Amino acid sequence: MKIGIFGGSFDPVHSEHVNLVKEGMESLGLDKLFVMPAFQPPHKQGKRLTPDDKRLQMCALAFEGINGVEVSDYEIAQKGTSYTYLTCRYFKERFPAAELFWLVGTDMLRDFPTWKNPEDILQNATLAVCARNEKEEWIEAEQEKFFKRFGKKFAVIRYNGKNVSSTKIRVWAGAGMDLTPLVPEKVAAYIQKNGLYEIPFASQALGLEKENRRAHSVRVAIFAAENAQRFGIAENKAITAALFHDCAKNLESSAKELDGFEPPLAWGEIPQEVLHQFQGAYVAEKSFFVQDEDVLNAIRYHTSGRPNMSALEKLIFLADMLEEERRYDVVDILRGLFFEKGLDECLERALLETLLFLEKKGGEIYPLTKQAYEFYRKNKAEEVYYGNYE
Ligand code: DGI
Ligand code: FE
Ligand code: FE
Repeated sequence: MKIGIFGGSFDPVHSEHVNLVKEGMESLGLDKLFVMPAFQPPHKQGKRLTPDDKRLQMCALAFEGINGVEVSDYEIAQKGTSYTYLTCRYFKERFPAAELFWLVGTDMLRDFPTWKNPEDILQNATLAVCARNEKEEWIEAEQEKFFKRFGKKFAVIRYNGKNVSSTKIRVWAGAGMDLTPLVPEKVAAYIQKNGLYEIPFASQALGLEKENRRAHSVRVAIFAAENAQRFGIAENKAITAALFHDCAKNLESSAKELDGFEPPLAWGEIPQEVLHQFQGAYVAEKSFFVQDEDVLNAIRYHTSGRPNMSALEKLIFLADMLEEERRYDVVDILRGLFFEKGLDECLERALLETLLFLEKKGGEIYPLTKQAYEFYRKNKAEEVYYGNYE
């Protein structure tokens, strides 16, 4: 008998999970497959997950009626950190004669050697890797590395899945977008009925934006959400700030949402391009009841930046410049800095590039943008090397 186990956070479960399970059953020839929502995945410590009963229920809805598939509450019932090696031991004891497969995506193949007790896992189970678009040669090379390290091969599930992620779904849900067909219909209905991943008033705020702008704001939120954990930022705040950040961009100054808005005088006259950051924070607070001061500041300084920004402010500033559809000469350099170095190094260069761009364009430079760059410029002893922008 062959048994597969498919672990994950399933926050929420989505259509690609379902497709992968069907494909895995088929190509591995499984008699049974357990879908295993983790209580607390080891690599997501400190991340707040949706309550277990809701994640379980969504899995039950997603996999109901699929032959041979059972949603297991084993890891959730165990509580604590959900270590795969312990789960594999348990299943080996429960089904001593069975051949066990542990299903993972290719990204997890890379991480596998860092899991707790990987040898222990491989004594009880075979790793089954879902290969998306990976080339044959890549798989062979990985297979060789894996064998050298562990003395055992992994199984391959060939499946060309779509680019769906639970993070993207949480953002879409926060934006009030239709989640089908990213998730099974019943799961979409469950998410809506229970208000999971809801960001209050975000869809109304997005309603003030033109369609292209709205799509941009959603992409900024996806970028911010995907990277929030790495910088210790609460995902919910990152999504909120991103979904609201441009809410005033398409507003006329006579719009009722801007009644009572006073531009700050502290840093001198405000160029048109910069004004919407202050208006956006105003609209978010007054019309849509956003109260978190850090979130409001992330909106308020997303165009100009400022000295001494919080991690959230930096993340939103950069997500705005780096979201996946942004195209300009140095965007890949900035992305490289963001992923390989971190917030401050990337921010320094991003501010410099903004100043260079404005200088070339002949745009008026808002003093706060300049102050932000001076603040983050590492080598203060050196002359400013982007020319005389004053
Ligand atoms: O609203 P978005 O287009 O998504 O992005 P954003 O809010 O960062 O605005 C980008 C524009 O703002 C871009 O053309 C650069 C410009 N900008 C940034 N800092 C300054 C600035 N424009 C002026 N005039 N002065 C600034 O200091
Ligand atoms: Fe903006
Ligand atoms: Fe923007």
